[in-house]
Amino acid sequence: MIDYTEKIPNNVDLGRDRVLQRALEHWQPAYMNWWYDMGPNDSHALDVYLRTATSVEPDGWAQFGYVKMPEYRWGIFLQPRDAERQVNFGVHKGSPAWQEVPGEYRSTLRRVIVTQGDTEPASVEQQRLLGMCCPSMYDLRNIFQVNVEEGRHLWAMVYLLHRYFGRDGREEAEALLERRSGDADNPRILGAFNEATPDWLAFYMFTFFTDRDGKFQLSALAESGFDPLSRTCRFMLTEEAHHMFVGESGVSRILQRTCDVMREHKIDNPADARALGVIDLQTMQRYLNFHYSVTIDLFGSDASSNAASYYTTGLKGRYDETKIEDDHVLAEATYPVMEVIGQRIVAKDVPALTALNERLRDDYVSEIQAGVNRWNKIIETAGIPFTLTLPHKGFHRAIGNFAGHYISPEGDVLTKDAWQNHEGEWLPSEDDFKFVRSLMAGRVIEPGKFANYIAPPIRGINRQPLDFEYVRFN
Ligand code: BYC
Repeated sequence: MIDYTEKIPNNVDLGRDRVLQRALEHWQPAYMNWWYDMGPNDSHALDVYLRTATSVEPDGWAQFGYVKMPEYRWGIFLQPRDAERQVNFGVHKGSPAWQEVPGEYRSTLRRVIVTQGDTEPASVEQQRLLGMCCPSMYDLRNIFQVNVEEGRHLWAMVYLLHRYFGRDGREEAEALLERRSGDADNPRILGAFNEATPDWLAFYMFTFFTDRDGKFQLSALAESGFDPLSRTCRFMLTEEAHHMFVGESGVSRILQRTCDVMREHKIDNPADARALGVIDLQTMQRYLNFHYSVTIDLFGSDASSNAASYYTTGLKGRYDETKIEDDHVLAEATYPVMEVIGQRIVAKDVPALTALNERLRDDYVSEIQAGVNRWNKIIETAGIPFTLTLPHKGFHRAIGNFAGHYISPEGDVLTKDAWQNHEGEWLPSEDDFKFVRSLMAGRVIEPGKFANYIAPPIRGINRQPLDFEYVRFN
């Protein structure tokens, strides 16, 4: 169980290490200042029906109740240790998992932890204003839940930095509170976390696409030979599942509402859908293209010596590493990556070790495709002849082999001019953003009411009814 009487709730026996405890207690007010400045706007006095972790065991770890978000019990929770655990891949395969940081991998490991940690507060910053235009009280509660858990994920990485990386770890922990999403001078580390999340369609797309990158990256880090990183990522993954649910079901509900209105009014073009106050399917496709392409950039370059060394040294594994049947060393194996040669995209086999980013991206894409198929079922059931599709992997890429090339959603290699002529059909335009924003002029917060552009969810949170008071405004 987690001890909530401690100033910093934890299951790592923090009280035994006074120096560490004091360092984290010193970081805590800086974190709170960040939350007050950059957490959800105008939310500090609200009572929110939130889930709080009470134990890291799979059964019964959640407890629901009203909480003011600044009083949320952020803390440090690691999955229990398995004394038998080993390093399961790379050159150290078979040795006991490390309980301390191997000196030679210190800076690499710190860098991976900082990159992971940086995304957590970034997403809170990106979503900061969305509460002001929420489609319902149910959705408002969900975004707040996502935000407090991203805050906790930051705590998870900061604990590792403080506990295992001494003074430079503490400095990195401070810097995590200083960078700002989208800031020209001090931006967040990875591209997608500096993009705006300007509206609720973007929020649902983000939690579907980008939080799922979180799932895959955390899964790869959960395989790490550095046991404390593995254990903290395993617990983070349990929280991530709800975020992806919010995204997938949010997009589903918008699709459902659009399809219902299109069917009821027998309309088939975007302008008519917009006139009835719902988001046309073409705009949904453009948002999908954007979020998919910036998210697959997050996996890094197709051929990456960094990725190879993370793996070889046992720091970051593959998705489901221990379920894969091969030698877990990959010295001889190859993997196909794509490349643009002239006007053509060609597949080429490269050493599997350097292609690990691409492999993780491929694992991710197949899960994403399954989700898009579920969305298409909604459109199909409504009898509307429209299919959402994932654009080609090379479309709108800024990282890796496709960066600097102009690839259409169908995978044609274009000139810059030709690509730009179609950009408005493929990516959300200013006009799209303006329209979507126009549907979200104010917030809908009457219990049980939903904005016109979105269907209600199938059920409430924690078996509560849909008209439950998920947020109390006092
Ligand atoms: N934007 O060798 P490469 C989540 C840089 S999401 C900007 O391919 P590598 C969440 C790269 O840093 C999951 N720069 O890189 C979701 C490198 O820089 P240097 C977050 C980029 O190291 C929602 C250079 O390009 N977790 O949790 O193989 C809400 C060469 O690249 C980008 C992680 O990412 C980019 N997109 O792979 C909340 C896991 N991509 O060395 C949370 C930890 C690459 O030239 N991170 N660069 O200065 C990693 O494992 C790796 O850093 C990456 C990059 C997979 C991201």
